[in-house]
This record gives sequence, C-alpha cells and structure tokens, in this order.
Amino acid sequence: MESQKFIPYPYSSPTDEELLAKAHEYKTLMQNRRSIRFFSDRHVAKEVIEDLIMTAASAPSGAHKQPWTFCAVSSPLIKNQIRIAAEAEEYINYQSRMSEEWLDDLKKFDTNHIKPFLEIAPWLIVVFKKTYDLIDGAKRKNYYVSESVGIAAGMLISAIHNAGLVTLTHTPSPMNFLQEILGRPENEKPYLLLPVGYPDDGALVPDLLRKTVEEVVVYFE
Ligand code: IYR
Repeated sequence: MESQKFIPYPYSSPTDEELLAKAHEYKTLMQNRRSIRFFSDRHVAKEVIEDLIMTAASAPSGAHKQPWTFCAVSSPLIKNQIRIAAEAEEYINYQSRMSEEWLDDLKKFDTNHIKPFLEIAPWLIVVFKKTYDLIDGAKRKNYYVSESVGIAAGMLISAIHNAGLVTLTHTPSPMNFLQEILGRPENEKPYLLLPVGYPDDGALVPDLLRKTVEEVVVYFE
C-alpha cells in the first residue's frame, strides 16, 4: 500500500474588501466570455497554449487520476484532415441525424456543417478523456472521468478567455475520427474540440441572454 505524504497548504487569506472585489471582478470578466465561430489566422505562441493547457491540467480529478490528454494541433495538414472529417460527420448530422426540434433550437446560431474555423484558428486543442489508464498493458480504472474532464475543460475555457483569446466548445459528433487522425491509444476517447485564437475582425455573436440570478440560484439559509 502506498502511504500518502501530507504537506502544508500555502494560503494567504484575502481581506473582506479583496474578497468582494475579486469575486466581482472575475464574474465580470467571465460574463464577457462568448463562444466564437469566426477566427483570425493570427499566430498564437506555443508557450501560451502550453500555459493554458497546464492550467486545465491542474483541475481536480477522481482519485487524482488526471484522466486527460490534451492534443494541441497547429499543423495545417492535420487541421485540414480534422476539418474534412468533422464536416463529413456534421453534414450527416444536419441532413438526418438531428431532430427537427434540435435543428429548430440551433436556428438562432445560424450554424451548418461548414466549419472553416477548424483550419483558420491557429490552434485546435482536442481534449481526450481516459476511462482507464494502460500501465504496462494492464488496465487501471479511472473514476468520475466525465466530471473530471468536464471541470478541466471549463478551466481551459476560463484560462483562454482570461488570456484574451477566444474559443468555441465544439463537439463534432461522432468524434472517433479524432482518435484516428491523432493516433491516440484505445483508452483515450475524444471529449471536446476547442479552436483557440483571436477573433476575426468584426466577429459576430448571437444576441443571447443569460439566465438571471433568480433563475439559477436557490438559497437555503
Ligand atoms: N455540432 C453541430 C451542431 C451543434 C449542436 C449544438 I447542441 C450546438 O450548441 C451548436 C451546434 C455544429 O457544430 O454545428
């Protein structure tokens, strides 16, 4: 049995004023985040992408198994392969796999199967979830994998926005082609694809409202 070592947590408490200000500032920052579908091809340095990913990789995870791999793609050739495969799946989705209700729900986004951002954005980050680890050929189970990877993806999106870049949570479905194109092992399943970069000049976003505090919060005091 592995015995766990414990170390002190380096913590410094904010003052009451700092606490109020920090919580409010971060809310305002994050409320300005939008999903962006129109990207500029402007270069983003690899070290920036690495910092964003390593922020995501600091997420909590079931039994600290860290059940994720982040593939960062800037190769034009691979981005082109991803675009072709994603558009082929999305074409079938829009033609026949999505219900009328679903298509109706998507009308306000004016989306279709054509996904130029998959080639224009300087980076695609493909998040893979690992339902189990393969250690010397033996399967070791991971826990709460979707929750863990979902939290990491959320932290990645926050880090991207905080840095001044934009992204889109894209889930071309089914996504198995990503496992093939990127040559990932059998224990890694694609979870989310995030194009990352700068917005194109004049990028537009749908005029949407977020739910109000009364709609999303229930207090029990
Ligand atoms: N994956 C498709 C369709 C789509 C589905 C949902 I749910 C969205 O919020 C947006 C789009 C596409 O990317 O076009």
